[in-house]
Formats: sequence, C-alpha cells, structure tokens
Amino acid sequence: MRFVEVEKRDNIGIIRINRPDKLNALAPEVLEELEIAVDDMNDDPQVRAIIITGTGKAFVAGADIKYIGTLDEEEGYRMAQFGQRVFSKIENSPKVYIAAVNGYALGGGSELALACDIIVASENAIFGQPEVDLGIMPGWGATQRMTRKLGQGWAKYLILTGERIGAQKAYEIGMVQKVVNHDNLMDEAINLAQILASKGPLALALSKEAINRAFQLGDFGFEYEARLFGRTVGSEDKNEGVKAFFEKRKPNFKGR
Ligand code: DAK
Repeated sequence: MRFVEVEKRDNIGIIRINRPDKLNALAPEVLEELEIAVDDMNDDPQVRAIIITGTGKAFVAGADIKYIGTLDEEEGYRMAQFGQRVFSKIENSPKVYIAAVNGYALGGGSELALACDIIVASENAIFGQPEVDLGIMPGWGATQRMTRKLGQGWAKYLILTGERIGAQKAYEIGMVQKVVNHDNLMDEAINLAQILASKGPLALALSKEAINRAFQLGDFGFEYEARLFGRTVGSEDKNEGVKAFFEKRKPNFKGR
C-alpha cells in the first residue's frame, strides 16, 4: 500500500499512516488503505492488540482539506459515512486498538484517535477539532465519541471553539490515558499492547463490547454485562486462567 504501512510482531499489529508530506491527511485513498489495514488486523487470529500511529510530525492532521473543498452536500454525506464506517470497524473490533499519537491529531485525526480504545500521547501531541475554522463541523464521529468519552462540556468547548490543546491538557480532561516522552512513544505503546495481548482475548472483547454499549443500554446495561460475564465464565479461557493461577504460571489463552 502507498499511504498505510502494516507491521505484525508476535500478537501485535502496527498500522502506520504514512503520508508525511501532507501531515498524514486522510484523503480518500488513505482512508481506503486504512480500511484494508483494519480489516486485515481484525481478521488475523494471531493479532490481539493493534497500534495506530503516524509517520513524521503528525499523527493525522485531519481529513484532506483540498478534497473537502471539492465536495457538495451529497458527496460530503457519503464521505462522512465512509469515514464513520472505517472508524466504527476500529471501535467495534473485538480487539483492542491503541492510538499512539506522535504529533498533530486534528479534525479527522482526533476522531481517529477517539475511535481507538486507549490513547497514548507523546508530550508533543496536539489535539483539536478545528472544523469550525473551515466552516464545517466534524463528520467522522467527534460529536458522538467525544461527547461519550469526555461529556458534553468538553465536547462542546473543543468542537465549538476549535481550540487546540496539548497532550497534558488532553490527559487532564480524560481524552488521553497516558502521556510519554516523545522518543519512548512506540516503546510505551508496544509495551502496553503486549500487556493487553497477554490477557484473555474473549474477556477483552466482551469487556470492550459492554463498555461500548454503556450509554445506549440504560439499566439493561447491567443485564447485558451479566450475560457477557456468563459467556466468559463458561469459556475455555476461564478454565485456563484459573488453572494457571493455581499452577503459578502464565495462562495460555485461546480466545474461546
Ligand atoms: N489536508 C490537506 N493538507 C494538509 C492538511 C490537511 N488537513 N494539513 C496539512 N496539510 C498540508 C499543508 O497544506 C502542507 O502542504 P504543502 O503546502 O507542503 O503542499 C503540508 O501538509 C505541511 O503543512 P504545513 O506547512 O501547514 O505545516 P505546519 O507545520 O506549518 O502546520 C498544522 C501544521 C497542522 C498546524 C497545519 O498544517 C494545519 O493547520 N493543518 C490543517 C489542520 C486542520 O484544520 N485539520 C482539520 C481538517 S478538517 C467530513 C469528514 C471529515 C471531516 C469533516 C467533515 N465529512 C465528509 C462531512 C473532518 C474534517 C477535518 O479533519
């Protein structure tokens, strides 16, 4: 692929957006390649945790502004649906996605990071939803995911002002889970991915599914959790996890 690199190391996948001359802006071809990479990771039984990062000084500086300039209303709607489909494949994947944010995560880049389960940011990272400066609004999920993750107050503040914030501020408002030294970003992200890849895959998948639905299900969320909990308790992974605990060894989970 031309704009997206894919790497696999043991149980970990790395997706790298690689269009540094345009700060990894998500033109349609880049988004198409990202979808292929995400499908590949989601379908590979060896891969248990995936890191998304960018080449150069940006994670992703947004949707491609040149392309946005060419769109009419109907095309804009379709483009929004396309990006939402790709990002939903990340959010709804049974595997854990980590955004390793190495620099600018603006507009669609911030939305891509928000679609991931955990954000690890370089101290140099900059987040923002500057769409309003272009006379548009976010179209790849920020109004929904940012609101669910940060609450209406911060979602409105960031989306309505377009203000850019640094990694530390993003950490303080709960958008970022870990801020690390820039040079250690990938080591930290890989270390976290390895920790996640060592856990019971079914337990991770079902925990993620229940958390994702927390805001949709109301009180039924507890019933839903109980049902998914039952599935984990009836799994081979549970038998292996409990056995390994008493045998004082690491479990060898199979994800079933
Ligand atoms: N799109 C296209 N090209 C971009 C770009 C972008 N988002 N961001 C940067 N570039 C290009 C620049 O034009 C420049 O290209 P050349 O002039 O070299 O050809 C190159 O990348 C390097 O950028 P700069 O020269 O500007 O680099 P600086 O270090 O000086 O500045 C910057 C870095 C990140 C502060 C600056 O580039 C910047 O402000 N970029 C724009 C950031 C931004 O506004 N991003 C949000 C885009 S809006 C929707 C779907 C999605 C969305 C909305 C609707 N529907 C389909 C409805 C999402 C929208 C967005 O993401």
